[in-house]
Amino acid sequence: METDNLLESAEPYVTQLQEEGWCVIEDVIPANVVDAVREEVETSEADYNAFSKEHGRWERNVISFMPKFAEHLANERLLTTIRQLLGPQVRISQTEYKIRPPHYELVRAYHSDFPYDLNQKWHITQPFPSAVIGITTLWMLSEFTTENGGTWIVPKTHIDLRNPRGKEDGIGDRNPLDGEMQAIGSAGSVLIMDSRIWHSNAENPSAGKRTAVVVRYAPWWLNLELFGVNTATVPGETFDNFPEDVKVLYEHRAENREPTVWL
Ligand SMILES: O=C(O)CCC(=O)C(=O)O
Repeated sequence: METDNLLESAEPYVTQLQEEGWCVIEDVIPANVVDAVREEVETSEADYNAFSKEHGRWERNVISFMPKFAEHLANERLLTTIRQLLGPQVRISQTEYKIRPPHYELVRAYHSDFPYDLNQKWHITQPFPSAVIGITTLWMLSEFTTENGGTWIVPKTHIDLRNPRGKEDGIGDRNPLDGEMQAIGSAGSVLIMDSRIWHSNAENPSAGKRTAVVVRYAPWWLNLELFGVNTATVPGETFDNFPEDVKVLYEHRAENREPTVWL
């Protein structure tokens, strides 16, 4: 698509993100491939866990285990929307499996994401600056419904200076919150959130898995070298097979590869 058309088609999403703190873009992964991508993600989690148990959990980046899924991470509509908020140069900071098993029970655990997660060492201190410093995307590989664990979100909280994990804020991250709603969407859709927005996983009383991957995008200047699973590397040969526009997002994790994209 032409740049002008892309910007125009991203406009409603950007506006919703700015005003409400979240939006859902549909059909990011086309309907004819989403089943194969879901299967790859579901079956590879066991391989990832086995590999990490044997070699160490910071050894290999999750994305190395899901090349079919990786192909979609630079989707034009999605990246155009994200770049309007984070600026033109973005990288992926974190990638994690988010598969909720059938009959998964959970008390809410409201939080904001990196770099605003007050339970992590590496967080910005309150009051958060009025700036978007992270975008969280939840890739729905099975349909998200209110019956199978669609993510809880509290619209507009991206501009609230309090936080569910703020010790002085008296909100309580385990409580139902006024205005909360569950994000829903068909398989292949992506929930995009300003990482400040208060959100939580939800119970899955259904008999099926709720399959998703969380991918967080950061501006180029944000320090991502924080130790942990998300600094795990991608083997060079795996990285070489990523599409060029996806390489840009993961080059900082490529093993034995000279940086080219950012030079
Ligand atoms: O899996 C979900 O629905 C929410 C995940 C979440 O809260 C997170 O990744 O920060």
